[in-house]
Amino acid sequence: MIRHTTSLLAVFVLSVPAAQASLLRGPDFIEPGDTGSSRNTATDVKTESGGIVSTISGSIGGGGGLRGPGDFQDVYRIRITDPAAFKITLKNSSFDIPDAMLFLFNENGNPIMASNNSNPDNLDPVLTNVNNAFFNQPGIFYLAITSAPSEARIQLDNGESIALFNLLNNPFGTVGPAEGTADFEWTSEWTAANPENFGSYMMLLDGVSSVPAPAGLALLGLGLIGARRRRRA
Ligand SMILES: [Ca+2]
Ligand SMILES: [Ca+2]
Ligand SMILES: [Ca+2]
Repeated sequence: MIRHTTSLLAVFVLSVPAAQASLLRGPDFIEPGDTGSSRNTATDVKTESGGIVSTISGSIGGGGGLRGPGDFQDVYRIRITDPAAFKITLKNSSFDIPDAMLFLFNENGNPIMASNNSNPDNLDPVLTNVNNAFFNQPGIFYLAITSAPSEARIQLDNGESIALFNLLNNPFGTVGPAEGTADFEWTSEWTAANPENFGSYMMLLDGVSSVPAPAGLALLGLGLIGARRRRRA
């Protein structure tokens, strides 16, 4: 009977398409292809209407070895419009990455907050900024989801590589930058991942809206409107 129930559940989970899941919470942002591992290769998170973004769905695809570096980190460029409401949790699904980590950097790459696990019984990370505990200004941020134990690092001038967050000693809840690292600017360095730890994810976002169109494109748009107006006149 238990086995029967489990297989029924599996069929149900498999038969719920992503588009239907988005009705429960949306609008969604879906990882286009594979998002990069660095600030320079981050994917802009936005919706067609340019409003609130409630979820980001994607996958830590694994791989690597002879086929290349693999997919163990996805970095997104997000706009946080409500710092006090900012929160990220992961939605559970049957194909989830077993053990993920989350990292948040500001636009300059300064480390802001990170998480490995929600609690000893839940390996999903959680980022929360209740009472503006970690930052109080809205703006552009970089959000990374990784395959644990792949954590953000930086190489010092003397060649030493250090972790930007002390997740080793703070494995539960949301943590701020490690002592003395708040002014460092992360760009792309990660601890090696566990190659067996990969899967899909859906991040549930609070306090996040679409990143604005690049200024150049916006000006181009204004220029076109201006041209049209001139033609009409
Ligand atoms: Ca990916
Ligand atoms: Ca990736
Ligand atoms: Ca974890």
